[in-house]
Amino acid sequence: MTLAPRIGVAVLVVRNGRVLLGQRLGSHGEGSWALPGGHLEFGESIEGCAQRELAEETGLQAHAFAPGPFTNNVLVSRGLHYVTLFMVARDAQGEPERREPDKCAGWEWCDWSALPSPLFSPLASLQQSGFVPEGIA
Ligand code: 8DG
Ligand code: MG
Repeated sequence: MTLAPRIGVAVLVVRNGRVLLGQRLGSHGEGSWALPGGHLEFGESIEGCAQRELAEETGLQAHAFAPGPFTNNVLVSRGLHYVTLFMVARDAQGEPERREPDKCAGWEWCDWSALPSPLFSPLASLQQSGFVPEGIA
């Protein structure tokens, strides 16, 4: 098998100065806090992936996304290498629901300056880069 980097798309939803995070279940990073997101599928646009993953995982509907930073997270020993593209949802509508109970322990609105731990590694990298999403006071 040839190892290759994979592309993850993660969605920043900011409301009332807080960002939406969920605690991962049942795959790598179990127990860590992550943004909604998932794998970019073959042929999919980045915006399309962001919209689809957000809707599948939280039920939130968004149509306007601003491109954010990217991170490169390599865990060679575990065969993991992800480039994560962060997308900022500008018009997310609705209340988050736990649509994939086997994959997420629950959604919480979190202060960017006091994020829960442990963070899923791409999100930890993003925070360490000093990036602050729009809408955070
Ligand atoms: P899929 O396989 O159904 O497309 O996706 P999923 O079931 O939602 O898988 P996931 O584990 O939530 O996400 C797929 C990968 O995307 C994950 O293994 C690592 C990558 N990924 C990043 N950054 C982020 C992130 O910030 N949040 C989430 N949820 N996934 C991310 O590279
Ligand atoms: Mg996911």
